[in-house]
Amino acid sequence: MSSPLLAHADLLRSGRATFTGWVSVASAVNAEILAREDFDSITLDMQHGLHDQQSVIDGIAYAALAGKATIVRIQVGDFSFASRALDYGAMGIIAPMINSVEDAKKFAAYTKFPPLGERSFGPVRAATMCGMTGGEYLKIANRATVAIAMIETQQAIDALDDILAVDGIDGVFVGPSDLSISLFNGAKVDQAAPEVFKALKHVVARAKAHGKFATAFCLSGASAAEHAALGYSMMTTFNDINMLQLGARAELQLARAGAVGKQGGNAY
Ligand code: 3PY
Ligand code: MG
Repeated sequence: MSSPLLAHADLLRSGRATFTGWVSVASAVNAEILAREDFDSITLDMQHGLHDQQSVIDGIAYAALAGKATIVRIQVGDFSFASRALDYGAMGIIAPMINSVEDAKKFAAYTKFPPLGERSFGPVRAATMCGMTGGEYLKIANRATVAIAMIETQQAIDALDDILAVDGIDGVFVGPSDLSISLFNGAKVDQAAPEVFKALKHVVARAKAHGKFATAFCLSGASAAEHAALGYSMMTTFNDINMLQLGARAELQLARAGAVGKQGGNAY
């Protein structure tokens, strides 16, 4: 039985704008809640988010039950966990701070089976989640799972073409916070700076020139729409903590304002 999860990688390659529900809280339920919304995928963040191994295992399964593919952002340099997350059924890995062609090659080695890489075989959970035998999974895994390298420093921008040229790197993910800190040499974090926008345009142009896709962390839905217009393939609308805050603030504001008779946003 084929799984809808298998279509996700080619959806990213198609260049259509997609939106990923970014889960920072170590909660499989949060992953499931966002998976049941109109997001195209779910991303679990182990770098700055609160996830641990168990919440990643559970979050991938809960999102899959809601029909959505999961991407896992690993911690800096934690490539062995990239292999594990793929074995747990993740359909993509985002690796932070890929600053050189050496970083990119190492990342690809852990996420792709031969001949592209050296991923060790043992998709005990991933194959069943995809409705396949291990042998069947081996045949599709290099294409159906994506290795996404984070571009978030001046060094990475300088090495961008070499990173994109690595077989096994499917696409790139721009981290605007670290990128701005790097571009301003630590003086400030400014995701909306014109210098960051210029870099965003450069990254998507170079990715397309290499036949690869560009994705990015966005801090709002409006920003995600702007990135889509630039040709980006996957955007966040910030994260679950932020969305919880925004929803809570909006409803509390109505309540505190005594908004009697106003249409509320909730259907229960
Ligand atoms: C960045 O903006 O640096 C990120 O890594 C986004 O999570
Ligand atoms: Mg970052």
